[in-house]
Amino acid sequence: MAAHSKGGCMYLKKIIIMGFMFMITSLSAEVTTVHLTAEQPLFENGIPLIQGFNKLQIPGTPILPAQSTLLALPAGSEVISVDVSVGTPQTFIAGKPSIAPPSLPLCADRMLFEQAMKRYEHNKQRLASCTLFPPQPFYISKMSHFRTIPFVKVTYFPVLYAPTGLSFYPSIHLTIQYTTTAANNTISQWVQKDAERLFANWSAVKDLYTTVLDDSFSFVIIAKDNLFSAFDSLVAWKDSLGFTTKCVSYDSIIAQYPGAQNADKIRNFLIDKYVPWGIHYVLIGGNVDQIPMKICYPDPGHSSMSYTPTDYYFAELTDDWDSDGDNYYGEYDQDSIGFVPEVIVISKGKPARGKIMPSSLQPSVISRVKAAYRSVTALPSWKS
Ligand SMILES: [Ca+2]
Ligand SMILES: [Ca+2]
Repeated sequence: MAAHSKGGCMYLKKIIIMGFMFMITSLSAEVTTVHLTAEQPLFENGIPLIQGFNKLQIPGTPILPAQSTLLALPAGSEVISVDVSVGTPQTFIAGKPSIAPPSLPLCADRMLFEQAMKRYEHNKQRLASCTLFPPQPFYISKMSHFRTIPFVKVTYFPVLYAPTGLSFYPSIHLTIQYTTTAANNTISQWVQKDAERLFANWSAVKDLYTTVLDDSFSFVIIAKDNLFSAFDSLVAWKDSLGFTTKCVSYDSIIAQYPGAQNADKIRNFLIDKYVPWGIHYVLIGGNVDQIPMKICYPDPGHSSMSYTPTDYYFAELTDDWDSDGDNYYGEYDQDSIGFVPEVIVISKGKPARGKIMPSSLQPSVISRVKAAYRSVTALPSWKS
């Protein structure tokens, strides 16, 4: 279920009436409760709008308000159950709702265009036979992590579509039951700042975490041995800005770490080191033909439109990118990826959206170095 999650955390705090209780229900189980509310929607061109909510826009389906909320749990938590009470909806007829248009490719590729139109028509046909869209006013994602912090993501759909009209659910109430075992509860200072931004209930759980000084290697560069010297000036400059920068040999990672593909070996290296080294930024210092991206398939139909090389595989380090085990990584709605990355991976351009490009168009080492300069401060004119 797709929903944009951007939006002010301050607003989220206003719409949430939250009781974060640690009630002992058995020897080890604990419970937290959450109450989410939404104001009455206003309509604009057939689109129900609610202040502070984003728009659910799946091609071929009605455009509806949606808001995602991330709820942090104590370190070492495992969710047992999430019970949701939605109450009685207010039903109203709002005329013909606006349908999200097809998401057409930016290039003039006939096959991609036809696939997008096929998906759009397929969703429209399914909508005609469904009783409610979405089927319920919430979606609970599988528990995920931001580094050592476990969290639950709740997506709230206050307005549901039915062939007879729209229904409005002004509130939902959640009860999350979980167990907690001993686990690393330390977070660095920058993680603490990000947690304040990410989690609607951070003020209720932050005292359960211990903030430590940023440590070790906050900026890691992965490059082939013969390119190390190309990064000398970048390392010196980053260190002068207060980072602790380390170049790591791509060849040694490939030799030391397990993985079916070299991209898996890079990710396993990062999984091993990002907490003990305190890694914040990762620069992949090589062309795609030197240091590979991971090939993912966001569309579970595995169409050519879905074939997507991405460096984001090296940023989201806590979740299983092939949780359904079919060897297609990153499938939307089938592989459980929380999309709250542990580190920031720097690369030039937008490779996650593209196909494997001709070598001449691939992100170059130099452009990735420039991206690294830009990542922290304005690019000085002499480096542009
Ligand atoms: Ca994560
Ligand atoms: Ca899969």
